[in-house]
Amino acid sequence: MNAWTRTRTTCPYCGVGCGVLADVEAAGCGTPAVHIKGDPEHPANFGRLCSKGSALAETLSLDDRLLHPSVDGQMTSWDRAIETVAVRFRETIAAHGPGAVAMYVSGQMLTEDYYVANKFMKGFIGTANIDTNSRLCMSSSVAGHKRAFGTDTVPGVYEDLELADLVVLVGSNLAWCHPVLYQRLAAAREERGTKVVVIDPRATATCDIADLHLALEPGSDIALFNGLLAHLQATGRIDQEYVARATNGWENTIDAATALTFDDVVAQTGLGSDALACFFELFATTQRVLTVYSQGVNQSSAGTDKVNAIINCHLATGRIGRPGMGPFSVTGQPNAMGGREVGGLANMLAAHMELEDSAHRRIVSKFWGVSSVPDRSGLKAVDLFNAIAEGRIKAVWIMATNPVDSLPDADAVRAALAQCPFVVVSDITARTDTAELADVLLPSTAWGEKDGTVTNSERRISRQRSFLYPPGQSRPDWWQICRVADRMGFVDAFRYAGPHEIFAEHAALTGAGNDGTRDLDISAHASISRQDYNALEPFQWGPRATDAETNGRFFADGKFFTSDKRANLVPVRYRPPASAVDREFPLVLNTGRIRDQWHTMTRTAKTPKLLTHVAEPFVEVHPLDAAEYGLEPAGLGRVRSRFGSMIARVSVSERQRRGSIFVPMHWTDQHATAARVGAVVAPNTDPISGQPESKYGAVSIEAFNAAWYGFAVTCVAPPLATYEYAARARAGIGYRLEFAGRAPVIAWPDIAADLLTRPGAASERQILSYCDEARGQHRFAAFAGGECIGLLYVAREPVPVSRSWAIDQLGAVVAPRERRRLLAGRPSKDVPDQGAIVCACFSVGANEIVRAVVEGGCRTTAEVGQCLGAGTNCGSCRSEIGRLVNEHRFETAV
Ligand SMILES: Nc1nc2c(c(=O)[nH]1)N[C@H]1C(S)=C(S)[C@@H](COP(=O)(O)OP(=O)(O)OC[C@H]3O[C@@H](n4cnc5c(=O)[nH]c(N)nc54)[C@H](O)[C@@H]3O)O[C@H]1N2
Ligand SMILES: Nc1nc2c(c(=O)[nH]1)N[C@H]1C(S)=C(S)[C@@H](COP(=O)(O)OP(=O)(O)OC[C@H]3O[C@@H](n4cnc5c(=O)[nH]c(N)nc54)[C@H](O)[C@@H]3O)O[C@H]1N2
Ligand code: SF4
Ligand SMILES: [Mo]
Repeated sequence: MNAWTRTRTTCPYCGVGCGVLADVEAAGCGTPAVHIKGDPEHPANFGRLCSKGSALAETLSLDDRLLHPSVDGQMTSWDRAIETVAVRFRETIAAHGPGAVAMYVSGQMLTEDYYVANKFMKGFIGTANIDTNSRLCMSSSVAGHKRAFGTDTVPGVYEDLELADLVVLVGSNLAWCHPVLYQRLAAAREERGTKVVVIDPRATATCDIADLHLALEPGSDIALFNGLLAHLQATGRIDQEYVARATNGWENTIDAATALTFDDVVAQTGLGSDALACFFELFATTQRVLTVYSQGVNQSSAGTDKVNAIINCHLATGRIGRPGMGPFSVTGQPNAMGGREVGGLANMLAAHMELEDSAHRRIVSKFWGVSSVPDRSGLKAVDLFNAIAEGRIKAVWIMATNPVDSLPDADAVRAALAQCPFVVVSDITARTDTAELADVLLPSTAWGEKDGTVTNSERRISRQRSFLYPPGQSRPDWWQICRVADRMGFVDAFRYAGPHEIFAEHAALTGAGNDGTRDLDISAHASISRQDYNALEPFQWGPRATDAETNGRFFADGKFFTSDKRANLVPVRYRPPASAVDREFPLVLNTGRIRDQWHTMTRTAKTPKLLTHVAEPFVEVHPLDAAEYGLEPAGLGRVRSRFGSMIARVSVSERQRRGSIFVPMHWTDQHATAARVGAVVAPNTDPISGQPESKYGAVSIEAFNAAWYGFAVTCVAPPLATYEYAARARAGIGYRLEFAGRAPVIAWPDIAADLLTRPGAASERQILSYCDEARGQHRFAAFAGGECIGLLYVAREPVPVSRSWAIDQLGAVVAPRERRRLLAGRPSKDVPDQGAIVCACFSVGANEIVRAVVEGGCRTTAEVGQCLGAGTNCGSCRSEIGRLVNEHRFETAV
């Protein structure tokens, strides 16, 4: 038996920042086996992982990895690639000035990568034109924090979820997007009856633990929180002493809040007055309130004001910085916080210092040994890509993000990059919608191969450690930047023996000229050795965790980082979203995430397990809207806006508000033909933060009436581009393809012959078929050596074949007399259909869970777990199991 080596590292997905144990088999040759589990000692997760974290080992294959640098599509050496970038950057600067060069980076970079990117641009290229996808994610929170606290500080800690008596979740689908925090909250609620309120226009999986769900009118949060502040005042719940001692701006703030009557709030939020009054009273009468918020707040043209509307309610009641209370912005990406710490945004400097502050500029320029740093903000993401489109920026380096899919008005972003004279892309994936437009493509080391630190939502810095050799020619992102800097002549400033030296430098800068004037100070690590860095335990920055009351929380003393140390209450007024629905575009487009996919799917779509939950782009529509716009459940719909259009599977659901539709952000041209929702999203931004309003667009929807619908399972990746609608996903041992078209197809046998193949199987392949031209039905089943190697079903309506059953047939040995049965497209009577997979870890389907409830008598999620195993590993599906239990518990078996 081979020996196993254990590495303690951190999950590369969401901002919860779970500790991970990676056990690697000391392999001879070939890819080593890797086992992943939660680190029981990590204070973010205490051993838990969600479905994405649990499946990390299955995403490490190299088949789609970018492994070699290339210039103009030709594979080349690192030397030549670096030289090309350095020369083109230098030429661009010489001809057009430093402002013609930009970087667009990512909250998924490690702090060390991020630090050198920022130093390179702001210190040495001489422009603040470096922005990050955190602009699309956290910038409204950053701006709101700065306005209120004088600095971008997250006051609370995760333990507050367990200590609160009321947790208000605003615009956060915690169950799917921060699953381990959701599990911590659900456990606390179970134990001590924590009340949970969800404020979200949609009924999400998170609502399954909600005592109250407020399905407000999209975009109306400010009206809601202003109404709350007015109620707090009217009922004598304002902490007058605290407001007088620790804040500024009370008069104007309460004036703005009381400009609305309760009835106005009811009208603007569209909520029932009873539900609203119930929430207000709950908030008013509970001291320990934690308000957790995310993209439903940030991604808005009033995002910064929404953040301050929430913070106002906490400041006015003095409920901040103490156990179980406070506003809590949960971060999305694994290192959104680290990026903020090094100043990765175009309007920040470094180490929580400000570009506009001359003292801060002096500290940083002296520290970096440069004569000056820019005194003006650079361009924010949307403006930055506009500048590329207009030719003002002529060279851009994109790192660890996929803007052709994730930015709003994404077709315009694609066009801008297509005509930009020089585009560099550093990625781990060979083919992405952005990488396809690169002049220079640089292969980065991925999670498991790279070393550095990340900071999670509660300011906890953890090490990501490598446990695999970097494949091919891949190199760390920081190394790439340092090499280019070196080649551009900035030699000494970018010579690091490893990430530990970068971390030490960053730590030193946080202490430079600080003396307690800035929240971030980790200068105790300024001379950390490689050895100590390698052994670094997760630690939280901020007030010392040894103080029992503070216990790592900021602002317990009522002192803030403004010039007079008082927090600012900020008067905010409700204003409608930037897009308005009208006759042509009558519906509100809301976009966001699903449980098992991560952003543009470059990693999570590598494992079939994470595609069993949802395998196709979808648009969720209320039943009455579906009827109004002629949409059939499981049919296809085309969503259009002034900016672009997309096609997705229609999912009809009461969980959607009437007048709003929801589309996941994940699908790209690498996985589907026409499902990039970014192309439909309007490029409206918040005037203060610059964050795009990805949660509110004006759109129309119509049925995409295909002449035929196809479904196939195949061994070889099926092509996408030839069909009007197609979505491909890994499934079982191969792939699944959903496709449809309006033009009639005659040559189904030829298509079947192309699709249903397996390398080396041609000679022995047997294809059975059933065709009924009159009814438009075509079915094919292919076998090689007795094994099923593919199935294809075509019909005039969405194909009614059991997907999970069909996927299971791939690779199954089928006796000759049984083979024709597969053409029927469903299990034989004695094998029950699993239904859609709910538990990805143990592959348990919805039908099985319902049977366990109705026939097996299971009455709780835990009982379903005991009976089927479902929900007992990562727990991400527990809320859905709970829903099925609730829906079916009163049914009895017949
Ligand atoms: N599974 C999974 N988890 C992830 C990610 C992922 O890709 N997949 N990404 C990570 C990242 S980077 C981020 S930023 C986080 C995001 O985490 P979340 O913010 O929780 O996720 P979203 O689905 O983007 O949006 C949250 C909710 O906002 C609601 N919303 C829309 N409009 C409004 C409104 O006007 N008011 C209110 N109150 N709510 C509204 C939406 O209906 C949606 O349910 O998730 C992180 N975690
Ligand atoms: N419509 C809509 N749009 C949205 C959102 C929304 O809710 N709705 N949410 C927004 C938010 S909050 C976010 S955070 C963004 C996310 O959007 P993106 O950042 O564009 O999405 P990702 O798929 O995470 O892109 C990461 C890229 O980096 C690559 N990569 C992974 N690891 C590494 C590495 O170590 N080094 C390098 N160089 N590359 C690596 C991956 O292969 C991938 O191509 O999307 C935003 N866009
Ligand atoms: S909650 Fe899931 S995705 Fe987020 S860090 Fe933990 S394991 Fe990773
Ligand atoms: Mo994000």
